[in-house]
Amino acid sequence: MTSRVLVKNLAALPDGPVSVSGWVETVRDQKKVQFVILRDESGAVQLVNPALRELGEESAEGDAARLETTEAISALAHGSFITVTGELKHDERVKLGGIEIKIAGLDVVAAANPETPIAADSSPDKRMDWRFLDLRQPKQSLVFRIQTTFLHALRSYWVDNDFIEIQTPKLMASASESRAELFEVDYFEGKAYLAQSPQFFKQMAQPAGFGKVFEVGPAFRADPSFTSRHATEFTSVDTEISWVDSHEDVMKLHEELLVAGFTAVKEKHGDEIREHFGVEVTVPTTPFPRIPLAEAKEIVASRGYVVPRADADMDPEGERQIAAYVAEEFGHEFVFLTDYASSIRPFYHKRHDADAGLTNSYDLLFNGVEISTGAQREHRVEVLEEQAREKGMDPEELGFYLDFFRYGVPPHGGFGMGLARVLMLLLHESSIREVTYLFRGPTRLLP
Ligand code: AMO
Repeated sequence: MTSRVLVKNLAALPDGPVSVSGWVETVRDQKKVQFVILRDESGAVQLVNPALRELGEESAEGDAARLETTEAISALAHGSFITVTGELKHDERVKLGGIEIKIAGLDVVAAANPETPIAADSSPDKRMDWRFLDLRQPKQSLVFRIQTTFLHALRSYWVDNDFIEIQTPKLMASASESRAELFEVDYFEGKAYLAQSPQFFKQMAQPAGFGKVFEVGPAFRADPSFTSRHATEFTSVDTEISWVDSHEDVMKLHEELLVAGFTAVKEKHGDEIREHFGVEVTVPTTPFPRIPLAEAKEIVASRGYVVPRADADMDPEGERQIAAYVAEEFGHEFVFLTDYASSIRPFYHKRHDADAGLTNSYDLLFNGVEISTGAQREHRVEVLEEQAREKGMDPEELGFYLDFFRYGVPPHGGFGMGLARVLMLLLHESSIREVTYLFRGPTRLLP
């Protein structure tokens, strides 16, 4: 029996019988010879069949089968899943990998509809409707192989450095971030909310004595925006560590993780990324530039762009401008914007000892887009309670969270990072939709 081989492994085999399975990419049905390009998850190979169009009076044994195969190839619809047995032959003249399989038997395991619903120039929405077909392109599965490598490198860093992996609940009794972004769900007789981030529960690991934790999991935001960087469900990469002196310790950790992730991606996929995306992956040098937000706004203003609201976060144009400045001044793709005003930060951020108007916090921008927020947390319960009240939050509702701080909690900090944003910016893609397995937005719940 010939066992099935992955296409990428064919080149290493000697000439002889093989069996491959995959999708029909193209069929060239010529009078005397037929060519099929078959693709599996590992690559593409050319199949060839000397066509037999009709049976003569003196047909040889096996000609009926050859005629059947010829007709089956002529009828093959693009995208059908087939299994082929045949003779592998190394032949330098074959453009595709220098190998060819001469078909002996062909089994149409699952025929595809002849009309393919999407084409290369279909709208992003249409491609999203038929995401499984869209993902079948090698460039698309590459995105997820890159993501796998990136997360694996982060995970190795965490494990090597004694972090503990946690899975926090996604059903919550209250908001952890802005109330405006909450999804409410029926929960038996009452209500529950989908977690906007693992914020409260990754912090809980600190009084629990875990020291250093991480989580890669879903986060939900009822954010009705249709930008290229917002989803209603996204994968959040979170860590939280004890014993930080300030947000500086969190930024150092953040840098090390990204260097680990980018090094692995460049090593394993640098060539493929160049080929498919035309992008040269740069492993960032450390330390990344750090600029206090107020100073960043002045820099941007000196370049002729005034961020509309002085008391607000950078807007997208401001982010682009500061990224351009950082690229020119430091030759860097990353920048930490630090020391955000308390008025635009959540209640749980620790404020400066000398100036309560500022927080020990940062946003990390990559190629001009925010990929992450991090901070040192306020660990003194009276201060935390006061800050919550100041933000209009009900300390009663936050009782369980505030209790974390009443029984001995180390100073701590951490960050949350949007996985799809990192991928989008790394690959110079136009939207997180292109790098999300199945995107969820205000008008998209299918497939
Ligand atoms: P923040 O709300 O800034 O901080 O979120 C952290 C990061 O998550 C990503 N992100 C999103 N990605 C896609 N669609 C969205 N709607 C969306 N919202 C956020 C971004 C963002 O930088 N608890 C804090 C983090 C912390 O302090 O540890 C938090 O959630 O990349």
